Amino acid sequence: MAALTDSCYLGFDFSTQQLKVVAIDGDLQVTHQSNVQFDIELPEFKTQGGVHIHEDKLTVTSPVHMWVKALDLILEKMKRAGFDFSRVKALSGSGQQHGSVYWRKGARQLLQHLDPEKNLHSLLQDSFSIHNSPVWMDSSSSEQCQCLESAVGGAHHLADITGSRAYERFTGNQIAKIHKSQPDKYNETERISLVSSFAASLFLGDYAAIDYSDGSGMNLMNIFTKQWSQQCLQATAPQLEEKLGDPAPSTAVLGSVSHYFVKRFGFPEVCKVVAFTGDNPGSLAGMRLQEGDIAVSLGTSDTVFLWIKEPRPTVEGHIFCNPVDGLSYMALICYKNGSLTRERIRNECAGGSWEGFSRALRSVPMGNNGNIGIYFDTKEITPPAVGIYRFNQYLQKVTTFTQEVEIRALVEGQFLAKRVHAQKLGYKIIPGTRVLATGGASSNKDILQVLSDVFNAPVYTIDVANSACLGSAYRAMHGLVAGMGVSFSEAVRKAPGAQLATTPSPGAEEVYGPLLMKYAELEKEVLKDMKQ
Ligand code: XUL
Repeated sequence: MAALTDSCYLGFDFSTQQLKVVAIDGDLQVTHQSNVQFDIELPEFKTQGGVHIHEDKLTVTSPVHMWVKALDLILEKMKRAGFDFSRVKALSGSGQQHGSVYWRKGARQLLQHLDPEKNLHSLLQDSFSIHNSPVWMDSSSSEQCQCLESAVGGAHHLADITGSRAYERFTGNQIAKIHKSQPDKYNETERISLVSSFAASLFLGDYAAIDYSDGSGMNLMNIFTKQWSQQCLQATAPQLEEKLGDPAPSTAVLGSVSHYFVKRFGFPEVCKVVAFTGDNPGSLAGMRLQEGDIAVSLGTSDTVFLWIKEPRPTVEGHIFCNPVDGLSYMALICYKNGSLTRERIRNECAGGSWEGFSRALRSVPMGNNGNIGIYFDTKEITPPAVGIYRFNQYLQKVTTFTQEVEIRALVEGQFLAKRVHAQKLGYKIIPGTRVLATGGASSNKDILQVLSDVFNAPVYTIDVANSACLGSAYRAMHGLVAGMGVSFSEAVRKAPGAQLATTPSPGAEEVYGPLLMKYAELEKEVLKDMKQ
C-alpha cells in the first residue's frame, strides 16, 4: 500500500478568468500547480476576462464549451508535465458562484459512456441546451427578483428562507429568466447544474449533486432544512425540482472518477470525487477559517466572510451553509467601494503615496476625535447607498475634513461598516477570534492596525492567491475521513498557518464600542436621506 506521503489530492477552481488546479501531498504540501487562462489560451471563444458582456451591459455569460475545453487542456498540461495521476486519492473543486449550466436531454447517457480515446470537448458538443451560461456578473434579472420576493412575502421573508434577499446574479432568478425568455431551451433541459456541480459531473461521469454551500447562493434552498424551498421553486420555473436533483452535504463523497479518467489519464479506479462547492466557500476552507474567525479581503472590492453558528439572515449580505462543517454557516458580505476608494483618498490627501497615507493614519488618534466618514464613490451593495458623508464629533454633517482626518475617517469607516454588518448577520467576537486579512491593502501595517483596533482582535495575514483551489484540495482530503467524524480542522492541521501581523492597541474597545453604535445610526440616516 502507498505511504501517506505518496498520496495526492487535487483541487480545481473554475473561476471567472481561468481554470486552476493544485495538487497537495499527504502532508498538505503543494506539489503541483497549473492553470488555463481563458482569454489567452482559448482565444476561439473570444471572451474578455472569461466572459461576454452583452449589448444591454446587464447580461453577462460565459461559453460552457470553453470550460469543458479548459479541463481537457489543463489535464493534458499536467500529463505533459509528468504529473502522476495514479497517486490521486480524491479530488474536489470550486466554481464561481451562482453561474448555471443547462444539460440537454440525453446528456446524462453521454456522460456515463465517454470514449477515453476522445477529448471531452468533442464528446460533449451536443450536451447543452444553453451554450452561454449566465454568470455571477449578470444583473439582468431584476424583474424576476421582484417576482420572487413578492411571491414569498417580501425581501425579509426570502432572506429568512434562503439566507439572502433576491439578487440578480443568484441562480434561481437566472433560471426564471431563461424559462421566460427561452421556454423551448428550458424544456429541452434535463438537468441544471451550478458551475461547481457541472465540473464535478465531468469527473463523475454522471450528474453531480449541488452541495449545500453553493446551493445557498441560488435563492432556492432553505438554508435551515437544506432542502429546496417549494415556495421558491414554484415561484421560479416549472418542473424545477427534477431538473436540480437533490442537494448534498458539501463534504459528501459523490462517487469515484469515471472510467474515462481512469483510462485516459491513469487515475486510480478508487479515486473519489468529493462534492464541488462555490469559490467563496472554497476560500473559507483554503484559509482554514474557524468558528469566531472573520476573513477580510481588501481588494478591488472588499469581501468579508465569517464562520458563524447562529445565523440571522437580513436583507444585507448572504448566509450560506458552511462548506466544511454541517452544523455551521458562513456569511458573506461584498463591498464595491474598496481599493479604488482608498486609492482615490490616498491620491487626494497623501499625494499618491502609501507612506504618506500611513503617516496620516498614525498622526490622528484611534477614534479620529469623534469624526466619522462614509465614502461610497459608487453605489454600495451593503448598504445600497451612494455619496460621501462626513460627521463631526457632535454627529453634525460637515463638508470637509483635514487631510489626516479624512484618511483616518475612510479607513475607520470602512472597518466599522464591516463589523456592524457582520454583527447584524450573527457574528460575535469570542475568545480566540482572529481577523484574517488578505488582498492588496493587507500589506499595509497601519491599515491592519486600524482593522485590529476596530475589531478588537488580532489580525493575521494569509496569502490567498489560490485559496479556493487549495481549499478544494483540502476538502478532497477531508472528504475521505469526514464520514468517520474527523473535523476539517483536524484533517488539515498540518497545513501552513497564517502569520500574526498585529494585535489591538490598549483601550481600542472603549474607543470603538461606542463608535460602532454611532456608525450604525449614521448609516441608517444616510439610507433614509437616499430614499427621500
Ligand atoms: C459571490 C460572488 C462572487 C463570485 C466570484 O456572491 O458573486 O464572489 O463567486 O467568482
